[in-house]
Amino acid sequence: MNALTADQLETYRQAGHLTVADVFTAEQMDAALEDIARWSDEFRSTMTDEQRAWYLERGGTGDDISETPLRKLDQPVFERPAFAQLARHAALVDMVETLIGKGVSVFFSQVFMKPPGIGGPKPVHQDNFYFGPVDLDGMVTAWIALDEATTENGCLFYGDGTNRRGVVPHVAPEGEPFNLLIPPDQLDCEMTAAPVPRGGVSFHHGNTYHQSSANRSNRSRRAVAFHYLRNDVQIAKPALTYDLSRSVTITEA
Ligand SMILES: O=C(O)CCC(=O)C(=O)O
Repeated sequence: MNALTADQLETYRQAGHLTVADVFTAEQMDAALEDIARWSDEFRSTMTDEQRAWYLERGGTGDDISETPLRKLDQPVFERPAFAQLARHAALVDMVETLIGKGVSVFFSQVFMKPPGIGGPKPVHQDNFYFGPVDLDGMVTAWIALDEATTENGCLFYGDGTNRRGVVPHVAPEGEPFNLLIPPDQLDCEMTAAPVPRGGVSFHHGNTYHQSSANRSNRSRRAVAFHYLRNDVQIAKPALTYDLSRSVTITEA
């Protein structure tokens, strides 16, 4: 039996993204959040000035950063056994392999915290510009909603069908070399909201334009993104530096 229906596959191929509800249970999401809380405390106590600028909200400016929330955490699948276990979840891996082929690794992963009232927007970008895989169809992002993601708390928005375009040039705003984005005057598609229930997964093709808005609500919007790569695909032209020694093999072909 296929992990995804023919209709779901067609949606992914045409729109460049697909939302699947109920992949994980509430208990699994609770356990992941507990692990994030422990990891956040550990990380905060060892952060360098450079890391503060990148990992804290508002660039971690100000003398007292003890109340400044974390914006993100990198490499949960490599760093935390609880997340390696989530990335190996059989139903998730079946769906990933249906989308990009058999034999996959998580070569990069990120937790996005987007705290209530503070979490800022992520501008429109293509993951394939950041990562530069040789086969543009050989990478898929599985974005897991640790909290319900809605238009109020900053769910993802996608440019439907942009997966069928190529990769376009991105620029970095002044002082934010890591925040690569498609220049707003080059955007010629509508961005539609993709709310995800807690424990659901939003899959997106690496070419698909996507963004998230600020969290203007009083509810958290925490999510984890697993960037899966088929094992035969090289990361040839990354826009940033990725430490591929931290890639975690999930399955062999
Ligand atoms: O969660 C977000 O706000 C951004 C996520 C994203 O850009 C991604 O998973 O590729």
